Amino acid sequence: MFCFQCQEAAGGTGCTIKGVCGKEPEVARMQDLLMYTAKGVAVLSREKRKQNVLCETPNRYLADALFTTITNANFDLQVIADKILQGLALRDHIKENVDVEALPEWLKTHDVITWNGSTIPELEEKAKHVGVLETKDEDIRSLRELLTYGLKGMAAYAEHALNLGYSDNDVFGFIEKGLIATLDESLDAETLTNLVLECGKFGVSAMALLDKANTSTYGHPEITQVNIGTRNNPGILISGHDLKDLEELLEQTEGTGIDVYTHSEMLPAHYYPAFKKYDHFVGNYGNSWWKQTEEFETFNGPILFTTNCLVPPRKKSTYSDRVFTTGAAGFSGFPHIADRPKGGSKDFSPIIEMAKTCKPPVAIENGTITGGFAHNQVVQLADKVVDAVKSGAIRKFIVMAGCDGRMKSREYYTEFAQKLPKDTVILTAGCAKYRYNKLPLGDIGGIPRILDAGQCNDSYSLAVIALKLKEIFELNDINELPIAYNIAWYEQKAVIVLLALLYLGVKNIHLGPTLPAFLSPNVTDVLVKNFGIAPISSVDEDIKLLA
Ligand code: FSO
Ligand code: SF4
Repeated sequence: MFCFQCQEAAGGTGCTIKGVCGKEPEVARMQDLLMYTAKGVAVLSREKRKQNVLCETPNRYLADALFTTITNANFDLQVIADKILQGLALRDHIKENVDVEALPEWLKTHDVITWNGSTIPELEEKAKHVGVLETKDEDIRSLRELLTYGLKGMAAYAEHALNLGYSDNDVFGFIEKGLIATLDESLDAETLTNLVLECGKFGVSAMALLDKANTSTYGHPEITQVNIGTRNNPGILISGHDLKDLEELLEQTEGTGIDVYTHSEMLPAHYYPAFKKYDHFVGNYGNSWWKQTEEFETFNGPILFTTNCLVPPRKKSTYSDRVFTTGAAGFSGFPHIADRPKGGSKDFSPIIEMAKTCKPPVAIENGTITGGFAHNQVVQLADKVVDAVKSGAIRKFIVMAGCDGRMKSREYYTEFAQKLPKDTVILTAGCAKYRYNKLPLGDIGGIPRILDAGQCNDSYSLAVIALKLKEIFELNDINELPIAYNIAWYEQKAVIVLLALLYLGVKNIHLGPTLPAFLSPNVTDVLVKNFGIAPISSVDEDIKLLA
């Protein structure tokens, strides 16, 4: 196996024996083959798209296939193999309905649209020949993978939007274009670099669409105090990012005596007005994804993963028989809640029945945390914010969005938040916030010093806020604002967030705790020269530089 798609890639270069994330080599290779299969589907569905026949099936397939290969989403070999077989059938079905002769010469007989396999050994054999290292040139490989990871993040956000009935064909058109480009031997580094930047443009579209889907369906996030303690009823813990799953779980648990709690990236669900009507939607339990191996022990009730980040349970864990997955998430041995039938809902009754037999959760913490500072809420506070900036009460905003992770070096972010001067405000989104969201950083004239916009995709909100401030202060360039960017990354959704920020013209982003293993020295150079991207250094030096 070879995988270097996340920040925890072994030795800072790539996992080769087993994933640091727990991914077995067979699963890693099967994921490579799922990506290869998705490329075959993309070749033909792109051709079909030219007939102007809009069909949801390939869009959904591509979103799900790419999402399934995101770090910490799916560890189930059989499920991944089944998705490959589904993809081959879909590819061949579309092939019958398009004119293959109309494809570019190099694609007409390309292996990606002709290979076949049906048994696990056949797929395993094929998988050995389609991995990342098949691209020999280091820079081309780096650019192809940077593009691929951006597409994976984009696909994840597109899938959440699809689940709410929102779709943007241009986004899917670009996913196809990007996937096909990673096969094209004629593309040089410059063309691939341009595609990477174009990926950022469609990343903005995907995030804007998801924002629209979420806020049209559930209302605009608003300032909310979220309980971090527990009550005395049995509970279900829901993790991941999918709000539609949460909605259906809340409906199905209403009146059952079961409480519902959020974990990690599901925390921002509490900020949406639509979910506030559920009295049994109690609060957030625990912290970011990697703490789950401890925190699930004491939760006592069943846990539902709607997406990543799933961590394989330790051998001695006591919660393994209480974990369920749904959507793109999967883990061999964990029951999987099937997709909703057209026009219907998912059936969460097995989780609810289990919860009824479980003890209430043991409190880890008590009190509340505040969030809900997405663009609509912040724009409502704009006068207050602008006055604070004009009076000098707020001197600088620091965007600290992104992901959390296991590495000890991430203590940097807690220390950085603590040491920031008192006239600075942190803008955050994503699970990175758990490194500092419980620190007593106080407020500036009633404006909290940590403004949490929501999930990682709500980094879009932070961009909208920045653009709004640029307009209010009548500036020509987003970089003239008193905003610095110190972003923590972990997996591929952070890659699309980063590319989206670059597309919006944001310069001088600091990225940590380490730069991606998949950036070759030359590609890093391009990002440094054109966008001023830089790695983090020590807390004190970065405070001097950024704050
Ligand atoms: Fe975190 Fe995981 Fe949301 Fe990622 S839970 S690390 S960027 O999946 O997607 O922020
Ligand atoms: Fe390694 Fe990250 Fe890939 Fe897992 S996802 S195998 S930790 S690089």
